[in-house]
Amino acid sequence: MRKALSILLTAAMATSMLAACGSSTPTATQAPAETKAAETQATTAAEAVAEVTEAAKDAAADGETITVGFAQVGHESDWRTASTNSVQSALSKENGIDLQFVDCDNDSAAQLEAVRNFIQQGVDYIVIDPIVSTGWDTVLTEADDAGIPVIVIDRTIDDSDKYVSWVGSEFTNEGLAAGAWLKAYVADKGISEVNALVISGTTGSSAQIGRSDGFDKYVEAEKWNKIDEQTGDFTQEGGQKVMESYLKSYNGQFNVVVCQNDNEAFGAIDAMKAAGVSYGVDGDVIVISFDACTAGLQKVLAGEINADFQCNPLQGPDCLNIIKKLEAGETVDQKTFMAEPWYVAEDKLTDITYTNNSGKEVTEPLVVVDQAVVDAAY
Ligand code: GZL
Repeated sequence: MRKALSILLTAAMATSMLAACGSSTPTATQAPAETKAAETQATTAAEAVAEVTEAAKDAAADGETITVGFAQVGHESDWRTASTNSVQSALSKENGIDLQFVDCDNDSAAQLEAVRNFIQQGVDYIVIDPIVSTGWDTVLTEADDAGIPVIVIDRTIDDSDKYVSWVGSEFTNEGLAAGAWLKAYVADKGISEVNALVISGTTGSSAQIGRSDGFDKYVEAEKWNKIDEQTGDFTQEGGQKVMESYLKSYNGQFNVVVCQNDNEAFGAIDAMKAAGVSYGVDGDVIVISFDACTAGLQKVLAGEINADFQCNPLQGPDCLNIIKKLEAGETVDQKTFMAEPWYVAEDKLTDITYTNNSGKEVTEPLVVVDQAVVDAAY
């Protein structure tokens, strides 16, 4: 089954690479084509990729499909929905893939069980978005022993390297960027004190760990007062519950709330609105969020969220490319970082400069949200 398809894919990949002369159709991890020539090449490459899809369709028609088991975190947020849609659209029957999808409902034990079931089924590949970053080496060893390559997307696995590739975000940089923006923003507004509350993501997820670590570097360096940090588990309900508790304990004592995803921000905003606390561009409380999903950017446009640090969920095409390369016997990159912009409600600041998690000083643009930005969001 896999051999026939890999011959087809190799031929089509060769066509695509000749036509594209090194530039391929932009994916979520690459800058969009910037020149006419590149667009032409991209078009040529797109034609070649279409041939792959056609070839894969034929192969699929002949029953030559690749089975992939995907253990997804759950369905907790708009971001997660976009992530699931991206993978399901790319790893599709049209592309020669038989996708076995399991929504693990934010339950780590269920996720390990789903991976073990994929191993027992003898799938060709396993894709995992790990709920938490530890507890993985035993089951990845079992997959390795069964000769099943594992691809990790989005969040990281930090206690095992038994997987062929990871595609995701630099979460610590997201937290650092939020800190760098807040430092510049309060300076520009003449705000002398930062009294911050944090509603963090699922405890032990690499997204929560990275965003907290990055932001905390600024709390320490700028001597900000971080009053409290509690998990909202990346859900709107969680964000609302934590903010309601914060309002009981700290009302009038804070001027910043950092929500580690948009859905928590929606819940926190509902709680502040109900309590008569003003927030956003014209309010008493600065609201920082992560993900930059469509609904989040709509709130940035409305001035309810001051800044939203994108986390890009569109790893589906990268997953398909990794599988195609492996089927063609090619090597794949161990790590691929997603491109992700930083969004703001006001045009006072145009960029931020900070030392990123690799120790490099970077200056990155701030994108002011308008309707076109919202319309183009994932
Ligand atoms: C981050 C991702 C997080 C999002 C949340 O890469 O895993 O999980 O920030 C999602 O919205 O629930």
